[in-house]
Amino acid sequence: MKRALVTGVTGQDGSYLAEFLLQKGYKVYALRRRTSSPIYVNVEEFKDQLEWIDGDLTDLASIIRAIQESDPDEIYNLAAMSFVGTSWKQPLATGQMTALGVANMLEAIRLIKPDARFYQASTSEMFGKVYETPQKETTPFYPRSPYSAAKLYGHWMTINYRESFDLYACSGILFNHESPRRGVEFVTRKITNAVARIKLGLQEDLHLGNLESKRDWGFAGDYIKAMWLMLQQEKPEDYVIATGETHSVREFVETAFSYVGLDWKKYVVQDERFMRPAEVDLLLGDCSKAEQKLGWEKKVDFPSLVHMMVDHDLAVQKKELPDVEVKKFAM
Ligand code: GDR
Repeated sequence: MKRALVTGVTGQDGSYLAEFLLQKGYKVYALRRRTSSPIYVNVEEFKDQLEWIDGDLTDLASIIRAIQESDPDEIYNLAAMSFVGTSWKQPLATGQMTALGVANMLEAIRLIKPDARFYQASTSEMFGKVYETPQKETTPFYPRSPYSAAKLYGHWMTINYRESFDLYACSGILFNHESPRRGVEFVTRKITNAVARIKLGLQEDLHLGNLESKRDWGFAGDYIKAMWLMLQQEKPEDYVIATGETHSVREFVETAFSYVGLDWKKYVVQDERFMRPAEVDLLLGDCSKAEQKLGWEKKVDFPSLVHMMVDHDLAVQKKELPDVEVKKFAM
């Protein structure tokens, strides 16, 4: 039985990955950071099948203990302070976790488990103010937020540890990926949650920031398979994972509102509070390397993704499905 250690399991990607690995017969160890009210909604159905280990990315000793206890074949580092907006408000905490946390993982692996295979969650945000479109593995980076600067450090540390210490360490440069398990602070879920609530008469309007930014949005459930595939190759390499399509926030809004028969212009209010100090205007990925070398392909297209998320949020708001904290962000 293969063993995997996953950080960030209660988040969107971690929950899909843990479920996928369990289905493949892995023993899955989940690193859990102590919080005053833990949120298990994404893993509720299978959390008893996971081996939980208490620890924190910013605490090297706890990482060492987690690796000793789990003795993993594969390690997936998905934990981070992952919300770009918050990274300007907490730049140092973001750096501690999202940047130095990766160094802690790599050091721990080098010291006690150098034959484990390591996946680092890198991001299209590193391309920032883009040098070329579409973006691929060789496109230069230009991060535009404390979050993406921290991720870039983690990305280069992963490459450096691979080249310096011969670790099997890979970095997946994933473009935006969404799902019904997405946190409601991210724009896609904020929109689909609001659409469901407005449709059901629970909310009057939706306040958003920049409607013109464009993102390459895929389905998270497709993307976690690419993470696993990266660790099954002969040689460790870095890969872009994307759909090869880009859509503006405005198009996402239109698609979601029109799906439930509403005109978005009547409900969406542009609100300065959600504008960012610096914006990433356009992301569009070229994942031909992953298609050719990993045999990876996306399964869910843009309209299906939007519809899946709206359907889920309608069910949540009708209380047919459980969810947490959704109301807190509904504005
Ligand atoms: P992003 O995702 O920053 O791309 O990072 P997010 O959904 O937060 O923003 C996407 C775009 O929408 C614009 N926007 C708003 N965003 C939010 N959150 N709330 C709003 O009200 C709003 N209005 C407009 C943003 O300005 C932005 O242009 C995500 C995260 O998951 C990262 O962790 C990950 O690395 C990247 O995707 C790939």
